[in-house]
Amino acid sequence: MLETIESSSLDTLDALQALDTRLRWLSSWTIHNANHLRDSRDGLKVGGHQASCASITAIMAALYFHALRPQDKVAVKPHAGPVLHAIHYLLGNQSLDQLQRFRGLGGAQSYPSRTKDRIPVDFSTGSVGLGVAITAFASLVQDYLIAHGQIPEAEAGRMIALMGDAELDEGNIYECLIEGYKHDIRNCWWIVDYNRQSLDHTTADRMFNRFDDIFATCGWRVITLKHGKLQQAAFRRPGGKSLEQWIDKCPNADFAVLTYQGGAAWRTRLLNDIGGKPNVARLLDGYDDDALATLMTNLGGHCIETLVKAFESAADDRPTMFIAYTIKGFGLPFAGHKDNHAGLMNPTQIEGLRDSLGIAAGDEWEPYGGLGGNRAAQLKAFVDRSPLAAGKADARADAIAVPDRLPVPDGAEQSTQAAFGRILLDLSKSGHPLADRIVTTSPDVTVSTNLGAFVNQRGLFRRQELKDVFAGAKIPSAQKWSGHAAGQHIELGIAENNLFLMLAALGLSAPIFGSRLLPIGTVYDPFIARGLDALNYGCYQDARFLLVATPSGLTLGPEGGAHQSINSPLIGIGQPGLTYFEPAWADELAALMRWSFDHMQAEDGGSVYLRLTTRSIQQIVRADADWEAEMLKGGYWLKRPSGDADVAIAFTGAIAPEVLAAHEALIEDLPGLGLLAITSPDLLHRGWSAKQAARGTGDGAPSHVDHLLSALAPGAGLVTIIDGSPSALSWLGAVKGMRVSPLGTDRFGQTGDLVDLYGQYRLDADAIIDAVAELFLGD
Ligand SMILES: Cc1ncc(C[n+]2csc(CCOP(=O)(O)OP(=O)(O)O)c2C)c(N)n1
Ligand SMILES: [Mg+2]
Repeated sequence: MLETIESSSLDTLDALQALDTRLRWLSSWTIHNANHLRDSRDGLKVGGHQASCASITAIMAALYFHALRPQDKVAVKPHAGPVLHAIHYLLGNQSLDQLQRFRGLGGAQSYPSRTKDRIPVDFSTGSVGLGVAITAFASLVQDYLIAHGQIPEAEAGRMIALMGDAELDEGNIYECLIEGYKHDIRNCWWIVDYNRQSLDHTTADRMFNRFDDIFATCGWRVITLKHGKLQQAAFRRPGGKSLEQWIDKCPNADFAVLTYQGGAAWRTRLLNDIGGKPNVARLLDGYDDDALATLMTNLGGHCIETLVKAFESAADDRPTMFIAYTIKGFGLPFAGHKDNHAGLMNPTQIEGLRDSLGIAAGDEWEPYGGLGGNRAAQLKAFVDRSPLAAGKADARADAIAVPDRLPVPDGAEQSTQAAFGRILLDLSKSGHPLADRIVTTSPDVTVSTNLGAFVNQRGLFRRQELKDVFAGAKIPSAQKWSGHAAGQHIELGIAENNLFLMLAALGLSAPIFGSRLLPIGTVYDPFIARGLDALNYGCYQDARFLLVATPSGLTLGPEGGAHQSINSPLIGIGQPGLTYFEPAWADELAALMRWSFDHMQAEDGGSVYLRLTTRSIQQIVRADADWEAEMLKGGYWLKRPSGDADVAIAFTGAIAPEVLAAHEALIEDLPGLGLLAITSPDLLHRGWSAKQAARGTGDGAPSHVDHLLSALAPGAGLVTIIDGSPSALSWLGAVKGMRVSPLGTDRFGQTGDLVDLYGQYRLDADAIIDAVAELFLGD
């Protein structure tokens, strides 16, 4: 490795060094322009992180213009977004207009965004920690695709995270580390911009030497880049050992303060601490104040040669963590200052930086400004030759055909969860090509969420064969548990964050790897909340997956309060990129699953969340198939109201039997009483608010819920009922200005059988009948 650098790449190091400076300048200027030069109409600080960018420009120069191959994918720490834009500006993929509109509407985004930025962004970032962990799951997805013959092994890329050191405080990192170890992940690099500063302050010294241990324990190679080439040379000189020991012991905060204060302060402190040791004073005398400051801040993460060597030394597929010591704000006036996270150079400071780089006023946006004609041309030629300049071909994945219908499981009584397992099993047995593209995953609730039959059919995914020891010992079990390379289920430990990151990575398989997978993840409905940010993260970058959660609300009865989901329907309604359905019957579910497989693949589609139950209920006999199209839009009249009906019942999910019982009890007195089956409060609400928003533009075509409710007489009332937060449906009254009597749960649960619980929480037929009466009584 060393030879490559020493014999043939002197030019490379020189060029990368120059690119480091270019990236520091362009990222600083992009942020400066947005904050100080662009007109401000609202007086708000635009923001941007010049210090976070300057901390990582050398790392990114060495990575993007040397180490990175076209098949590698990178998650860039959010606040280094401007550096990524600068890289693509040099590569010719980013326009000046986008840079000038950084953080403005339609301009380059504050944090790298797959969906909104116009440069290639492999993974969106923003919520720290998640962008890091998704790379580990993406490497697992890549292994899955290789094992299934969809990517040649030789084309395996590296999944790389460029991360801040404070991201190491996020718990999701360690959940992911453990999962990664279990799955023996490979081709994953995490490069820590180890500036020992977070947002608020300098980070805790006590963690200094712990991270390497933690990662090494989990099978990672840890490469620490602590000292740059200048420091290494100084350490070899007389007195150098003492200097090295001093640096190694220097507390984070002291190092930061001295960096900010500069050369004279370094000298005073060093002489004070180690000046009496042999040769140290003489060693320091060899540096003037500026040179001493340069020496002391010559950390590994700012030294191109050290970086290039480190990257080249990790040529195999072992997961590798690079701890690259850096200085936040390196080369900028606020380098090392603990408050520099959101700090911005003032105009005088940035002009000073510009002048020091030889950039003429007015040439600030010149990609190679301040370099002189020859050198600029050489650098441009270097960039144009870099492996990335060839451009990454946009991955395009073929659509997977979906059967016209998924058969409805037999059974006069069944639960939606059981039906889900059955539908998947039938699909798997059918041999339809769709089944080969399904990947299931679950955080240790595979069996209890009814994925078991599919897993029995298709097996666990393991790169190395995993024998079913119980089967081998001939111990009877309904569940096979053997793994192999062709397996289609990825079993995760209990960590819902990991589930959502796994789904996000699987759900990006088409755009990232050019090979489409249809991921299905199962989880306990109340524990969606545990992984909520990761769920949001997956949706934010338009990952496509099917989330299947049980149990809905109280329906797990005796299992009690801790397993009762209350607000998950509101998550389903509020989460962009995710369409929430809660069917009552198996035939609805079969049609919804079919719809989901299409929706997950559609250009303007998205992910789907099915809220299911283990409560087995009587299925209904349909007179025709007319209901289905409306059901897919979010709701249909199970029993049509008569035109003059004063009241109707709108319901969602597994309380259907109580609703039907109440209907039967009331029908004699209220012969026109309608029953509105709402399969997606989410779609109905979305359609309704879209209609409202479109009004201003003249397109106010009625939404589906308008259409449904127009079957009722003006002034009619509605009883709404869902086993979850009543606010998921109570809004229906606002559509046509109707009175509403909302039923649902908004208190924590407790153990009990369903009869007791439905009574306690007003979800039984009596409560519905009372609610209807309340509507008539008025105030
Ligand atoms: C989940 C989450 N919490 C909080 C933030 C706000 N935030 C942005 S950057 C940051 C800390 C940055 O420190 P570090 O990761 O070390 O990056 P540096 O800027 O030092 O390179 C915080 C707390 C966030 N983006 N995401
Ligand atoms: Mg930091």
